[in-house]
Amino acid sequence: MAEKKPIKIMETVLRDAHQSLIATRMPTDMMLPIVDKMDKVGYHAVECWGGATFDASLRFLKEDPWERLRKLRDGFKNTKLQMLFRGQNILGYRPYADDVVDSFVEKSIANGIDIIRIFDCLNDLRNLQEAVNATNKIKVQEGRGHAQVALSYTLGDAYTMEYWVDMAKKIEEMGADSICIKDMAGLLVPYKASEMIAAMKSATKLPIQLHTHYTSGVASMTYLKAVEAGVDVIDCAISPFAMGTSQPATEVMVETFKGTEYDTGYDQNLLAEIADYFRPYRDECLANGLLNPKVMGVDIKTLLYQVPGGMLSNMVSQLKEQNAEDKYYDVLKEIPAVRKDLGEPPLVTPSSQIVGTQAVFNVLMGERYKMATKETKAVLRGEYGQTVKPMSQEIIDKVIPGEKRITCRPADLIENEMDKLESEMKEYKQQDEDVLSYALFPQVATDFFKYRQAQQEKVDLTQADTKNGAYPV
Ligand SMILES: [Mn+2]
Repeated sequence: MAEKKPIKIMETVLRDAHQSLIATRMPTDMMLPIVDKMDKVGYHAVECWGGATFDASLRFLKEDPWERLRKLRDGFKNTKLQMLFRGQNILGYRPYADDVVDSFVEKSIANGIDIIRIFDCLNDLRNLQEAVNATNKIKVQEGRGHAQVALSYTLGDAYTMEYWVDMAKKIEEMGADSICIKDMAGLLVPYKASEMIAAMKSATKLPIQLHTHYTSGVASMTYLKAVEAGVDVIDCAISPFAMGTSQPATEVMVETFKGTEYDTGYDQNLLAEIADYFRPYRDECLANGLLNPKVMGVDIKTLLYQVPGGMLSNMVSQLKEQNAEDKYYDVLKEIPAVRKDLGEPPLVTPSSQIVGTQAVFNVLMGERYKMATKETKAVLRGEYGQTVKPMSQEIIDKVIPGEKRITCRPADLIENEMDKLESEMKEYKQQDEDVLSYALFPQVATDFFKYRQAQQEKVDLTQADTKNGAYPV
């Protein structure tokens, strides 16, 4: 038999799987009882934190995301915890000053994160450098912390194999510990994955992790070919929260490689117990409508239009609000056109929302760019960074005529803002981490702080209108 090269798995059930299937609504209380068993599997890491989990905790679940992280850290004694980080946008939707990035990295690691997966929605590596540096600084000081840089996978003229290989080399040069290919829409097909992993492996010594979604139906084949080509880690979800818009099932991939040189060595009985734990919750989510059977099938439109699933559902609800559902296919056609105008960026938060919303505006207004969103203008000004292709001069002249555009790293123009943020929210501050929650989601965090205060002051919650998030103060 060939030399053993066990494939490693990152389990996503506590982050991407429930984000992709049930709008990130899994509460901490659902997670904690199974942590002990999950900790025994030997996963490469468990992904448990990111922008949507943070936002949904505060907004819908009325939970402190930092508290969740500390509880998970307390339970996972042997397993590394991983988070997703939007580069200079941190877990939010706008570029932040470097001092906020530094502080967020420091507090994430201090509260329990081991591996930070850092990506940028334009693949502008300058937007990742500060987060990588901050992680490396803590690694030197504390001996903990791993900076993984993720490339947002997308299709288009500019995204040649040379482009990806060149990016891999640059990521190694910038001081990252590993590389992730982040295929948020399930666009990476099996033979392309083979070619890409082999090419990147020959260009860098860094471990390579592959992240994809089952949306277009090819994901487990893509993993098989990627593993054969030498990928080091694959992202999977335990079966009740796998497939559809989520990841391939952990147990299926474990079984696939059993007895081969890639054997994970994971215990299927233990995985079955973990699946048994989550299955009734899945049934509950199906019954209450949180899990829509529609997202469980194969959506081939993803391959045709290259639009991530979450972006499609956003678009449908925006059209519904305007009583314009009949414009669905017009908007689908407009999305690639807007993407091209804006320099052909990958479609991932926040560029996916920016392109999607602008496409809806362009169709509903009956004239392209008659109205441009604040974010579209910011992209055109260069405030999100550099795109792989030039943006349309015609659109720049129409939307931001005569305005100054920037070509430097956008955060170079943002003054440190931690002191200002803290002064804005100091009446609610109970821990340093609260300033960061406020920085990312000012309104949502403030509402949460008020709720927390009301609870601590033992307001009679039977008087509270929990459905609308209102409460007597
Ligand atoms: Mn994902």
